[in-house]
Amino acid sequence: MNVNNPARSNIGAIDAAHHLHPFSDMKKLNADGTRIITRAEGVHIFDNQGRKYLDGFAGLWCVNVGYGRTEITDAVMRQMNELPYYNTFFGTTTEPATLLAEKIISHAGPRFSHVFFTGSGSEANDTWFRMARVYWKALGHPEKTVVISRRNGYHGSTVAGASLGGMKWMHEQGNLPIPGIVHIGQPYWYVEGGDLSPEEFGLKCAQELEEKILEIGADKVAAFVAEPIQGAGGVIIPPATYWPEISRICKKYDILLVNDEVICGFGRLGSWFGHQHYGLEPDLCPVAKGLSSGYLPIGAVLVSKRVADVMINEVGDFNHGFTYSGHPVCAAAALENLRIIEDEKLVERVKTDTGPYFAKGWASLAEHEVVGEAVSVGLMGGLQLTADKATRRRYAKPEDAGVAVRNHCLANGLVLRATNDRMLASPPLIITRDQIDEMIAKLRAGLDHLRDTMAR
Ligand code: PXG
Repeated sequence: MNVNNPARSNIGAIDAAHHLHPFSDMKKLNADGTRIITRAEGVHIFDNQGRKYLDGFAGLWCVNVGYGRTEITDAVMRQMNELPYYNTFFGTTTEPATLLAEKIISHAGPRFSHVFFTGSGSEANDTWFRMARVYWKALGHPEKTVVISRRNGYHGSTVAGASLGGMKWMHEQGNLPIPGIVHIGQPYWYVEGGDLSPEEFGLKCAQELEEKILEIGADKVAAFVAEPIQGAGGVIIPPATYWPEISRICKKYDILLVNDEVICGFGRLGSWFGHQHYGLEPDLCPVAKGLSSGYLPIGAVLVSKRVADVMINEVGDFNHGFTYSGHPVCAAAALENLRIIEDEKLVERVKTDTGPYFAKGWASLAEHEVVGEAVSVGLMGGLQLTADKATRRRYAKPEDAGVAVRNHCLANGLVLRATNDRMLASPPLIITRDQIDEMIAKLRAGLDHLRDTMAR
């Protein structure tokens, strides 16, 4: 849509009058004005002022194959013309939905056999949440219902998704969490690790799961859910001791392990799925985002053979689903997106080329005076700002430090996200080495700006 056309030049005013934005302080947004993005190509987005930005955040962690892929838009048009909609309820399916399920399973490995489609990552979390309880009930354990999750984890904005998430400021809106969801700590060593080494802290955090299971009773716990690497919470990469211990505990007490792969799935970590990077054996995995690279909304739950067998043979009807579960046009977009990821070997490229190259450039920022740590896996980076490297002291107002760096980058043509005093990067998987250099240089300039302008 051409918003430079005079009739549309007042988009900002119309937006302020009629559009409530997600996760936005509307009074402030209306005063500051919204940025209006009009087009995009490759790793770049453009606004209605003609400004060009390198999108270091792949939209919202999702545009893995980059913008402007006409192969996807062509596939969508073909499907729109052939069959724009049909459902997957009541004994029917469509070709794209079924072929997409097969394709996803081909990359998930033999542990998984089935896929349940949703419209988003939040719906995928609501879906496995019900499925886990239904699974245990069918096995004769109706009391195994509690789900253990983590503080500062993110699992979406629906009632179950936000309850599973560990954001206190989300729980405060809408009387959450719902009953049956409890939270343990997160493996965020830099801020919460105290005097422990990262390895000691990782172990301690994982053992909190065991303590919580024993407190509740293993016979009452259905599942533990966690992102392989926390995304929205700050790209928090757990110490090496964390995941092996979590795996051991889930197995010991027969608790379903759920890996939320909404961000880590589809190549972000240089593996098809985040659990493969860590060698985990989850039972259920919600996915979305990179599944269609955001071209159309679609999510899914990967269901392990263990759970699928019970759902099929013991449960029968799972009274759950969405009008758009397996939407044929969204599925066609996802199929073409996955074909691009395969044909262009984007997962391998992240693993062996751009990921290591990004890691080197990103880690070089750790030497900066205002940086506490700069860590990454694949093309997912987290950079901790600090007021004092030696003591890991934070800025007086951590969120102001992050916003200062983010805004400087934005003014310089780079989109990055800040979570409090952590800078997050997650560029499209097609990013080149030169573009990675540009990203690092612009972020370094933002760090210089913070060092020169904010009291420590
Ligand atoms: N799980 C994870 C791990 C996510 O990152 C969701 C579930 C929910 O997906 P949907 O499609 O319902 O949004 C997400 C989404 C941010 C940000 O500010 C992150 C997400 C969404 C919006 C903002 O980093 N992640």
